[in-house]
Amino acid sequence: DEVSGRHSYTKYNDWDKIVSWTEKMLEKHPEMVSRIKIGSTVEDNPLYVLKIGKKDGARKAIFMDCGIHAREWVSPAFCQWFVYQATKSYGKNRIMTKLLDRMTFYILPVFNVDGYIWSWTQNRMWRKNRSKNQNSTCIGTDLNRNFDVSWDSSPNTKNPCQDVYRGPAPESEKETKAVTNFIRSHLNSIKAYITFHSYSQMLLFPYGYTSKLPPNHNDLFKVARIATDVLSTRYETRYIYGPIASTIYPTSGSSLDWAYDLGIKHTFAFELRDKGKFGFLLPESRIKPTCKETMLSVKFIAKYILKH
Ligand code: ING
Ligand code: ZN
Repeated sequence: DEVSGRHSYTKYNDWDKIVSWTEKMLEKHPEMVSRIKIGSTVEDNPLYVLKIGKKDGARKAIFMDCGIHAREWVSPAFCQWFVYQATKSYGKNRIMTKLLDRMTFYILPVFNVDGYIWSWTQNRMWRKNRSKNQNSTCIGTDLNRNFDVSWDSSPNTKNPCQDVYRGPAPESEKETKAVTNFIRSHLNSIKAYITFHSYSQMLLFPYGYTSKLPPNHNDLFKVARIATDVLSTRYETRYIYGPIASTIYPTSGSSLDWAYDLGIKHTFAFELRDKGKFGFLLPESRIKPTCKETMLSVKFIAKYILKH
């Protein structure tokens, strides 16, 4: 922790540190962790998914991604925390042991690697990926508007110079394509999809592209209510929850709606701390409490998926 050059769970880690951290996890827990390269980015950085769980038999899986937006640094910090805590508590914590015995977690610690690097080195407030756009000098596509779900329905995502630019076509981006291909090829096992953003302290579920409620709304609503209750037990952090469109704002082309309409019936987006005091610049001192409380919530969702 003290050595400034090293990976730390209570600090923000740059991309190089995260890569060497994935290698460390593989070495430490060869029977429980493997690393899958699902594709690469525009700037040819690898997209790594960590597969966590005891390696035998067919089981239910949960796919989780962090860092789809570059500047939301606490999100990748949570994915790292999750892998660390899960592997460390196997054989010690009863619930985590059961989850890892019976389920697989696919974790993409940084979805938007190029953007994350840009946010570390050039522009802390960068959101999109780093792909070049035709007929514009503006760079980048918002990966969370690039999915093939009601992709062309919002006119406000058409301009390449905007932070919410949807890209030239659905799944036009290599990062999006890598994730959709991976999820499509593991559809029989993936029972839940969870994506981590910051900030706002919300737990969101479908839909964003319509104000209609999905068929299992009551179920999603109940899971979100309990998940946010559980989250608040540790530090009394208040989360609100509900459908994307009515809780935060209407959106098209999001990963969450896409995964839901593909058939994954439990899809959630966390908007982690805070509510705007520090916003994207959440101090490192808040990483640990944010991760601890969020862990409770994610464990609850995983238990629920295992049972149902
Ligand atoms: N918020 C998300 C965004 O992409 C969101 C909100 C989450 C929309 C999940 C749709 C699905 O705008 C941030 N802060 O990025
Ligand atoms: Zn975001």
